[in-house]
Amino acid sequence: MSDPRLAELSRRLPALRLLATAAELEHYGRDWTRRWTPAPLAIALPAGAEEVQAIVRWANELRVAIVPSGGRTGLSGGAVAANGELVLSLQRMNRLLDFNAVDRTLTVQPGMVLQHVHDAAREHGLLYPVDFAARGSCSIGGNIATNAGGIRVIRYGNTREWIAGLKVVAGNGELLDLNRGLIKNSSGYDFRQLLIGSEGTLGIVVEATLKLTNPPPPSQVMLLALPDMDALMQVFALFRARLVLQAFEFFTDHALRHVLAHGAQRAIDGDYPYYVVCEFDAADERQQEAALSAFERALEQGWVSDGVIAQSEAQAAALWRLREGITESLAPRRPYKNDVSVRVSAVPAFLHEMQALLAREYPQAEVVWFGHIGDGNLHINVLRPDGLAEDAFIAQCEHVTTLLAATLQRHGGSISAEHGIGLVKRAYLESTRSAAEIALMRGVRQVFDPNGILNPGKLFAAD
Ligand code: 2HG
Ligand code: ZN
Repeated sequence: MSDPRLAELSRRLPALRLLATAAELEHYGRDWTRRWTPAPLAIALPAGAEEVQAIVRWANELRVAIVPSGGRTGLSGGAVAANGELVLSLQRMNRLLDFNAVDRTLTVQPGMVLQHVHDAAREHGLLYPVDFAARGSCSIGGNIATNAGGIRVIRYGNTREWIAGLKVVAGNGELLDLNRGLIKNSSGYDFRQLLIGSEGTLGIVVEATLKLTNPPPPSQVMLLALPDMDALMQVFALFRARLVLQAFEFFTDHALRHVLAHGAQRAIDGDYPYYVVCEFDAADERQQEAALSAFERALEQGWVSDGVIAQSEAQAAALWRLREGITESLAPRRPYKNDVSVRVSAVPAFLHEMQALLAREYPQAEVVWFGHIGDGNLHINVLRPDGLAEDAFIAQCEHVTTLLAATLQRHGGSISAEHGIGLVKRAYLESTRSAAEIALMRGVRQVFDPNGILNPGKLFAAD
């Protein structure tokens, strides 16, 4: 470590693990966006909260920027280190610290992988319900930093609903114990909730106490093929009225083509423009019959063209793969991503406007839509056409995103539903948050992190 700042860090923390080979800088300096060239100063892998706190103090004194880092599965560039920052990876802080049967909570370190959180809850007969395709790689700290959503939000809400307490090292180096796992706590500002979704710009989570719940009743998974876009929300309204939904997700024929090419199994013959994967409670015959009768009604109405109900767990997993495999199947093409939301009631009007906009603005690029339609959240992945240079493609996509942001603003929506603003959506924050709100956000950041060392340039431009 020839850099004097790193030499000083090692002098203060002789046991701290630091990495700085070219391969390590490259590996830890980027996330799933793959757009920026990684260029961190080094990677620090603290073993506990004391080391995190000492690193943050060192960074304040020497004015070194820190990029907090989890599983780096983010899609907005929130964990990218492209400007000589120290990557503070929480990967080694991945232990389960406590299970409390009375409180029904798990206390974990931030580097714990979401799948391991699920497993730990299940071992105690309980459920941690936030779930999405990156579960095997993403970390709970990153989920908290982005208020991650996913495929069960329709039933359980976002990460925000499931955090009972947080220990955080704030940007100013103070260790804060936020909400202490309390259910009721009417004692002023709830900094726990402020930290959730703050994208590493206010503090670094060093411990989280997660709420657990009862496992859901037995469920069934159905795949539906739909004739047109209007049918999406009609089927949703019908199913929500008649069934107890656990998930209601959609994707287009384009998305299907990519997952099938990537090894997933076709479940419905024929070509249809839209598909829905839904999961609902099917604990007894009454619920199972309700599902069949809802399906028949949708067929009669012409809202559904075909459908299949999984007959086994393996088949349910195969149906889910058609939806969950989309991101991975597109990843080699490095799509430009939008992750937008509107209120559920605004979805039909927004979808029509958006479809017209995308058809007009992307005459050549393939546009792949999918997402959590039951939450009003759409993912729009744009694939670079052959022959168009990367820079020109990004410029085109950013222009379209400006138009999309204006459309969202008219419909009262958000430019980031669940992936965060990071670097990718920074220029569009004003379409979702007012100038007064952004000024307050900057003010809050100033209080937590007066020297601006935590994730500068993410969420909004560095001062
Ligand atoms: C999903 O819903 C994720 O699968 C990823 O949020 C979305 O790749 C995307 O655009
Ligand atoms: Zn999603």
